[in-house]
Amino acid sequence: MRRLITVLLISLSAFVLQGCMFDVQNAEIMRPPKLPTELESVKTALFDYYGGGLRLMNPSSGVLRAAIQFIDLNGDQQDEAVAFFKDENEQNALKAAILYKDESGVWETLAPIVGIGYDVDQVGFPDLNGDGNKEIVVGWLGGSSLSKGLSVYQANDGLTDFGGGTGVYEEIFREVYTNFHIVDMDLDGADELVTFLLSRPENRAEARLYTLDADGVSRQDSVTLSSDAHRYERMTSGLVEDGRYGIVLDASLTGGATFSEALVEIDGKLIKRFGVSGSSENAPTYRFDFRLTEDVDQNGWIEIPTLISPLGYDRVAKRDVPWITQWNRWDSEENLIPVMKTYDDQRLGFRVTMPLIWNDTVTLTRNDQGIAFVEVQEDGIKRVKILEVLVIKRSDADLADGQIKSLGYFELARTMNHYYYGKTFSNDALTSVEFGMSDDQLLEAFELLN
Ligand SMILES: [Ca+2]
Ligand SMILES: [Ca+2]
Ligand SMILES: [Ca+2]
Repeated sequence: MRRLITVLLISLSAFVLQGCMFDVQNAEIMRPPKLPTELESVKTALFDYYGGGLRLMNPSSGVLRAAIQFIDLNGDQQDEAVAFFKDENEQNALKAAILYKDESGVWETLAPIVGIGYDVDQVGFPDLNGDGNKEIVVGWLGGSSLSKGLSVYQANDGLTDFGGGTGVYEEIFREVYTNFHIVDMDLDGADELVTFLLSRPENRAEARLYTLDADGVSRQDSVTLSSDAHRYERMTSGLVEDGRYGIVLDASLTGGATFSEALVEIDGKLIKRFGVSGSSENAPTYRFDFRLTEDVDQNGWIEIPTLISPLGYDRVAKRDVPWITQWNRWDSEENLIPVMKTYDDQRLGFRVTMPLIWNDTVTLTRNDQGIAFVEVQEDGIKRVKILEVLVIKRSDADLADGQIKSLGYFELARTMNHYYYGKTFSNDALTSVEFGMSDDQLLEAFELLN
């Protein structure tokens, strides 16, 4: 046991630099999960209706990944259910069933949408014309990843009572796409559908804006995007500039670097706010490592990440640098304004929010079991430790927990696989007492990355 602890601590203090793996999940769950009983009753209704011969299908991309989605389609505060499945009674035809609750609380099934292709890529439920009824957008996967088509389905009549079960969702629009995003960009109560097309062979990188009115779905505008993106990773919407909602598109390059482009809508036009023409390596948002945009401080404004190298890593290979993530707001003019910094350890799955008071004399060391923040003093010679985060495999931590704690570490969090411990150090030797953290401040600054 003593040996285990010694090994852990030696390896923590050793200055072993690790490469970084990309372990990012973009399953951002927007809605709370339904009660299991509700889900079961929808499944039962569905299996009864189809005689059991169906296989539920999860959408493979986007934010909504459940095979059965609960959504209030007609705005009466009562959720309907939309289920994606293959119907084995009809040669595995891909279908989407719409279920609603009748007056006695029983799930009733409408005639299904019959899909195109062999898999469900992405789904969304926008209210494209702002009438209070939601349309259904489904991206269907065809023969290859290049042949994805989205369809927009609209209810044939007002939807108020689903025609007593005779209501039908009709396909009103069909288009190719790579990713799509739904957001009310101009905040007029009607959602816009924005599609992204990325095709290297065709040298195409484009965003398109679609709206729905009495004449159907029409393309309002399109804008050309940076040409060297390899893949679109995520679209995030929120405030991007003064009073204006927009979409930030995160794109990756071959090799794992990422960059972002921001889109806003002005008078029905899609406007690209920054980004690049030519190589995105010159983009202001370019980052060597994989980082995705988020509203990191949860205030409605979207922050775009860039990376800065901590002190002392000038001669270290880029992939071995423990990058600090700087989160930036777009100032509506020309600049990205930093609002906060975090250290994101993608491999060990945690984030430490760095206090604003920390200047660039605070740096960090990393090994495969954690990190230590230190203040560099006396022209880079002296290093004074501020805090440590120690990450121990659960199987080891179960045995050594008591001893780890006896060495001054306290538990920050635990997951299925790891225990996370923190330790703070006395401020006496720091240039400023405020560079130091209390255990409570560290607990506050620490979070798990999922
Ligand atoms: Ca409803
Ligand atoms: Ca709108
Ligand atoms: Ca924010």
